[in-house]
Amino acid sequence: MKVTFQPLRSAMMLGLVITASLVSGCDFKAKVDIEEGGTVAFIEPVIRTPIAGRPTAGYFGYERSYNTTDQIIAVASPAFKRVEMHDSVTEGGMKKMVKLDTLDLPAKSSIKFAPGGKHLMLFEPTKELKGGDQIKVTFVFAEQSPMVVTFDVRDVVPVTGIQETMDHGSMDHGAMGHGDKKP
Ligand SMILES: [Cu+2]
Repeated sequence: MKVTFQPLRSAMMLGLVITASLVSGCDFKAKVDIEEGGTVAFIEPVIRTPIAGRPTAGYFGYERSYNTTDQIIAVASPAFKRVEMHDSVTEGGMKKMVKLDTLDLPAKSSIKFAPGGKHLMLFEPTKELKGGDQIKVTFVFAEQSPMVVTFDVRDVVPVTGIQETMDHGSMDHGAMGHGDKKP
């Protein structure tokens, strides 16, 4: 599933251009420029079905066609009490996870959240979830208006893009109680 989104601000700007065009005569070029300003897409958003009492992981692709940069500054979902962005790093020969408070989104970027790399960590489901369910996840950005993305809940998540080079379940998750074992 591919969700394409035009930021609200662009829609508002377009409205201003249309209003201006009505006043000053048609200026379709300006309108086209703004419409072609760019798109943001979330590709195949999935979370792994949570095991009772344990956090789970979420994955997706992110594509941005804008010439400008942005930043994810927060992630939340009504289906979980807390959602964090994590990355997997090697420190002293050990793979471990680090929490990302924000994530830079460069111009014309393509970013993968995939097993073995960046992922969402979703803590404390607010209700029982099973494979086939869907949940909403809200991404809050520094620049564009927030986006609500629908994630599929799957017992087995696809491993694409980033090669899984380790047993995620054996990572040092410290006190985070990370329950991201493969089924
Ligand atoms: Cu994690």
